[in-house]
Amino acid sequence: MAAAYRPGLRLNWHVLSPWGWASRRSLQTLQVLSGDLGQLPEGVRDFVERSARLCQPEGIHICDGTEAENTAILTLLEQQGLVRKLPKYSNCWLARTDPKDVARVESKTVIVTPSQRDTVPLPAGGARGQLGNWMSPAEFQQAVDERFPGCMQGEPVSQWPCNPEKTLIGHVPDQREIISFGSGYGGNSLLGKKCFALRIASRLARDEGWLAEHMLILGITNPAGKKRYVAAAFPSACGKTNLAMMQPALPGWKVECVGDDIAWMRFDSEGRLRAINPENGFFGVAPGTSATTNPNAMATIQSNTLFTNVAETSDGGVYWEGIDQPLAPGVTVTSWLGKPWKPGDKEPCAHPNSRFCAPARQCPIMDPAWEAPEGVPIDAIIFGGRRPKGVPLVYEAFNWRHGVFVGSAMRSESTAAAEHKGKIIMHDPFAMRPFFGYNFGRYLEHWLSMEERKGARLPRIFHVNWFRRDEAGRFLWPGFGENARVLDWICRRLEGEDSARETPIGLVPKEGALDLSGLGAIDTTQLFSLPKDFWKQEVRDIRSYLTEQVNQDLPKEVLAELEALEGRVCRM
Ligand code: SAT
Ligand code: MN
Repeated sequence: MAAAYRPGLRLNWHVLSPWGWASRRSLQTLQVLSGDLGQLPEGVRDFVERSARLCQPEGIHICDGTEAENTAILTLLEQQGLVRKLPKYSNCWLARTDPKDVARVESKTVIVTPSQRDTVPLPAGGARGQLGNWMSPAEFQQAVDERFPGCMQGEPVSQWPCNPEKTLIGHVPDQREIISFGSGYGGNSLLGKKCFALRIASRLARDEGWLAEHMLILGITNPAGKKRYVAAAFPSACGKTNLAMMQPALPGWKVECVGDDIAWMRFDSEGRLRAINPENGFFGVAPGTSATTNPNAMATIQSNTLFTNVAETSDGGVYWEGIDQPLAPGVTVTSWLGKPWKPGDKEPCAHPNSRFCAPARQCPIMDPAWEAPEGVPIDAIIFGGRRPKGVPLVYEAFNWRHGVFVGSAMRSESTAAAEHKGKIIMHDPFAMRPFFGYNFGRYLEHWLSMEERKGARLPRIFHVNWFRRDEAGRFLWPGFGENARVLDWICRRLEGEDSARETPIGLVPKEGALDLSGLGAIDTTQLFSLPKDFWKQEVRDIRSYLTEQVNQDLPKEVLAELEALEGRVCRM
């Protein structure tokens, strides 16, 4: 797991079968437009040749990764009308996708293993499984055979080539293979990201004794110069990028970013958990990103950035809901659907899952160690979600096992990054529900097993919720840069400060322990209240979710933690 291996830009596409039946069209008739097949390592060359026979493209372009190549491809895409240059910035581009191809398609994302139970727990009582989709090798082979032969033949008919009816994102963990068809959207087609760095890597991590997690990594330095690194798991589009690039509102504090989405972590020879970010860039949600919510992201995307499905201004800039920039007089806006748009219109100008894709090195607060191959030492793991009710701003788990339970019980309001509609509270254990590469019950066992590692110095585990609201629907906590106040408390806990009090759900800041200076009125009573009815319902929901969904594969330690919480909530 060297940092030099950054899969973000790699095509990891592969097809399973013995290919014997594929068209025998010889490679002489296939034009290698640039590059030299003979220079490729044998396995790669073999892959290219077999894929070409199967898919029958008109030509083969072997990427060399140079800037010149990048420019040439962008120029070609521009000529074909697939991307538009955004003259307001430097080397920035806008792509508008087919409106049917705008997010991850979880229902068409599958893991292929001979035994179903290696991929997913079998739910109790015939309930529908929510922890990933399994496909048998035979069924998958059939799906591949239906899709790939000749799929690159001829001219694409649409401006955005995709095939929403036939989209399929398949993973074969035993072979470390990914086969994706029919979508050009990030998480479905940038195979180094969720497909490899989470689904396949989580399986590698279990086999090899490390962790591949849906987590940001940040460094935080207090006014006295003491620096700590933390990793945090929030479901997609819950503010991970904002936290990873936070400008602390507390004077004297500094946050530096290692990564905003994925962490690969392992214990080093001293027993410290070390994390690397396996990605090379940011693929962030545009709407809601502004100079107020995330000034560092705004600075990052001024150059060399590819935008998708945002709106465009007539002066060659980008625009989206919450960008918080008034339109200059005379400037008009074209929506992501290519239609004229004006402020106040009912439909949003940018798709809610519109994105920016920018090189990490452009972020003004990248951590000096962000590419260090040995990774950065993690002292705390933070779980979180969007919980409008009942869940306090922050609490600390009693111990590792309790922390693993807290991760398993994570829930959040649904996001626009997947196909789900509406705002419902969804279970999203470890923020990994769409990304588990193997049976979640065994994933829990793997996490629990870290406790048995000889000499391991386990990070402390916390849970945060920036999104609690009062009865009138107003946020109880200002969020963004003010979240540094919560990180401050977490850091002081790591120093051993006696600043927590015990509650039935975990350890919360003692009265006055959270630095609220200069914040104005914060209703800490509401922010930290633990309504008994809410928690009784919450533990009921967690129980039915875990016992139904994880069923036979639920580790007894996790069940014991659930029962302990039930008991404490009962006595509340
Ligand atoms: O939708 S993606 O997987 O590309 C990005 C995300 O959800 O974090
Ligand atoms: Mn993500």
